[in-house]
Amino acid sequence: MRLDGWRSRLARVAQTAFRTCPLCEATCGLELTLDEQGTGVSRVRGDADDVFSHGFLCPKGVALKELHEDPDRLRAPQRRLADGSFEACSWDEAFALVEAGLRDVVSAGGRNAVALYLGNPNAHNLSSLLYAKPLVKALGTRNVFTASTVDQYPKQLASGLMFGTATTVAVPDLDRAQHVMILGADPVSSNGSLMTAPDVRGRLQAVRSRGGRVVVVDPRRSRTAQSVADEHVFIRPGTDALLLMGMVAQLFSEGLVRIGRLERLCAGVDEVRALAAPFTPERVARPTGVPAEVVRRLAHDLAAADRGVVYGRMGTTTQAFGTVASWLVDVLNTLTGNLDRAGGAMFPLPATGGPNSRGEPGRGRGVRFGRWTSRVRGLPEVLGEMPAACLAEEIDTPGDDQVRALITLAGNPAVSTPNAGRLSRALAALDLMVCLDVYVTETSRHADVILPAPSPLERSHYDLALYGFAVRNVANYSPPVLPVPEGTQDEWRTLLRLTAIAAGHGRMDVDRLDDLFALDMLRREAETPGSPVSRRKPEKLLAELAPRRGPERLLDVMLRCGPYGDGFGARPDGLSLAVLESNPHGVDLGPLQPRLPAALRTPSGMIELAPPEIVADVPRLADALDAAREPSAMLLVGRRQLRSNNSWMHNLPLLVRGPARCTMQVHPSDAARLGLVDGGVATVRSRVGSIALPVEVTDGIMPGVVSIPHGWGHAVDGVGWSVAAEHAGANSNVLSDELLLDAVSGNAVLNGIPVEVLAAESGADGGGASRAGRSEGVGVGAGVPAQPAG
Ligand SMILES: Nc1nc2c(c(=O)[nH]1)N[C@H]1C(S)=C(S)[C@@H](COP(=O)(O)OP(=O)(O)OC[C@H]3O[C@@H](n4cnc5c(=O)[nH]c(N)nc54)[C@H](O)[C@@H]3O)O[C@H]1N2
Ligand SMILES: Nc1nc2c(c(=O)[nH]1)N[C@H]1C(S)=C(S)[C@@H](COP(=O)(O)OP(=O)(O)OC[C@H]3O[C@@H](n4cnc5c(=O)[nH]c(N)nc54)[C@H](O)[C@@H]3O)O[C@H]1N2
Ligand code: SF4
Ligand SMILES: [Mo]
Repeated sequence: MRLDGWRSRLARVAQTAFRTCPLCEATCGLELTLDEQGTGVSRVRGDADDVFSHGFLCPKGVALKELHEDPDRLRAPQRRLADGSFEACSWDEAFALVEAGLRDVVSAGGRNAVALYLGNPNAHNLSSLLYAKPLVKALGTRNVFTASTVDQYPKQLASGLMFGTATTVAVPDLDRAQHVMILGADPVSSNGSLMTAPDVRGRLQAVRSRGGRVVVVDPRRSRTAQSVADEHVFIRPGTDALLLMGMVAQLFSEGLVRIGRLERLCAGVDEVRALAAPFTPERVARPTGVPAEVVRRLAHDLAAADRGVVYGRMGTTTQAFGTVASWLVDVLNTLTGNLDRAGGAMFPLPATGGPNSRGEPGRGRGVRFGRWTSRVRGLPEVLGEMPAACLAEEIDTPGDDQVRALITLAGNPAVSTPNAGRLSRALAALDLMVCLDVYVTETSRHADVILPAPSPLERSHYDLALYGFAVRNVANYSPPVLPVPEGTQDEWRTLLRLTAIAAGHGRMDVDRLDDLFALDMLRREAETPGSPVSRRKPEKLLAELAPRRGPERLLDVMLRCGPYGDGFGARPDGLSLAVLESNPHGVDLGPLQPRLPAALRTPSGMIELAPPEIVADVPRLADALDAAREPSAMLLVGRRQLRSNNSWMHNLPLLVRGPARCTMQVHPSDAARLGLVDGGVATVRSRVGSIALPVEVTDGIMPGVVSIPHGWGHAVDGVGWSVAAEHAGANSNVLSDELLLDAVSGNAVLNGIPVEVLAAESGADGGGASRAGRSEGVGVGAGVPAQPAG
């Protein structure tokens, strides 16, 4: 009897696997039920015992099963044939093509002729988090592009200038805050960003149940505004920096500034006071659309709150004043005494440590940028990269150092970056294109070679990047649930092979290269002052790590040398990968703790409240106070949708069923003025392109603003997405203008783009959702010149 019970329990345990969802920043724990053969997954649920997510999951987590099973997902390398179609080939053949192609491009045009683009999924992929860097180094090109410059770099740059490293980003201490002011983020749809917090909605509801307050500032009544906010304030796109300056000015003029514990650590308080003075609530009211009394009250409420926090995301970063707005968010947190205190804006301390926990505490080199400039437009380098908004011109403008080859790692820039029409045409004209991707996408359809990766269930996972932004310190490692199938290989092996090729050692054994790489990491660790292994021999440490290799070995080094680590024996109770392996629901390391001044890495050892690079952009902000607005121009903003993940999960039936979601939202007053009807079709034009898509009339958006989600526009020749092609939608980045940038960071402006909106003639008969999406969006995406806006 007892034995039988034990047996069936064992069988049950053997059929259940726990793993962290790798699809967004929330890091939810999943419970996966394996099918009877153990070759697939029969059910996905939230892991009720997960130390961080406690059973929460969203529809995308459930869709991991469909992603794993998707027949369109690539399972073998592909080479492109002369007629443009793809044919499966062997890995050796694929690498030989890459090697020959790179050799030709580099010998003709030099190292900068090869560009690299890294997309969003790299931030959720242990292989690339650890092995993309050596590839970038080996390529030795300045033309490194990532999705970060269509996303969060303004925040990281502002944080770097204020606190000393680009990953020293203050996150809302959601679970203890009593007042949360959210600008330009919709965490109930996005599940949070630069704020790793599974079940944001639940956590925000908890703020209110304990008597706190949630305020959302957004040109759209977002799901967050609708479902968990006490107050929603409409704001004209691109003007958050003005609103925030108005609040700063109000705090000073009413004597509400209370920095508290960090007062003596702050440089530049008087300068901030002087900078903000002209931006009175009365003056910012007109351009922002936020009445002066509301600006004043928002400042009062924040100052009066016992434990309050201001948080800004996409709507504040991907706009014309991205860096200034991101800076002001933390200026407000600091001036109200909420920086680095419980319930305010705090700095996580992840288990693997990071640049603000290593080395000498309290002081450092600071961040560097602008060390070189882009060839065509002269845009400054930012945190080692070129702005994604200049990728197309680097390819299509002839001259020395012209980009002739592109390697993409988990990115779909043809959909995700500005002036997608121009970029698509540029991609088609490259001499060599190599894509590491799991689908034939709008981007990888141009590739000469596509190198696939295992499905998320076939690889291990640890959120090396995102735990650095988590609202609680946690650590959770997931081993692969299923083996890597025949014909596929681990992505770290692919990255190391490419590294070897780029370094001119194409035949080198990948395992040997991996050993050298691990040894190098140990050597650097042993040389770091204060490291628990500072006097240990790297070769001996390497031997201790056997038989681990690949990402697991490197992760073990980071965990063991990290702030909670076992120090390779120095602190026997500490963390190691083995400890995480025996805790499948994760290890909770507790709530966030104050970390200043130790976490600072500014050269001065101070919190730089008025960094000169940002202050230099304030005159431009002052100009915006009086800027005349073109009355006829509508401003385009984006939006995220729960059952979507940027551009690449529209091929999963579970996520695309129901009415078409790629719609243009418009206010009834604008709809009436422009002759648009709900369900009809609109043509939207910008300086660079034009798309047509279904109209959704709603009073949930400000007059003068239209909203279109990004990541759509899949009805393009040659994509390998059969389901997505049926739910194509239109590509909003055909409209975003590569010349509109945040001046300080070079980040693309994706919110607040001037557009012209017309009722499409064909729309009168209600052309249908996906058809409307196709009509013009396809033409542009497929390489037909974009229509210049009128
Ligand atoms: N207009 C507008 N544009 C935007 C945004 C917006 O709000 N508005 N948001 C921006 C933001 S925040 C971001 S992050 C970017 C995203 O921009 P990108 O990262 O360029 O685009 P994704 O859609 O995330 O594409 C990811 C690609 O990786 C592939 N992939 C998925 N998993 C794996 C894997 O495990 N291995 C490999 N090798 N490939 C994989 C997918 O098939 C897909 O082709 O888009 C930006 N673009
Ligand atoms: N379901 C889902 N989740 C995702 C993703 C996804 O595609 N789908 N993508 C992931 C990625 S890569 C990221 S970066 C995060 C992003 O996460 P969030 O930033 O939370 O997501 P968005 O929905 O883009 O939120 C931007 C909000 O800013 C508003 N907005 C636009 N312009 C302005 C402005 O000028 N001022 C203000 N105050 N608001 C403005 C928009 O209306 C929108 O509500 O989400 C991640 N999570
Ligand atoms: S919220 Fe994010 S991490 Fe959680 S299940 Fe959904 S996609 Fe996965
Ligand atoms: Mo993003």
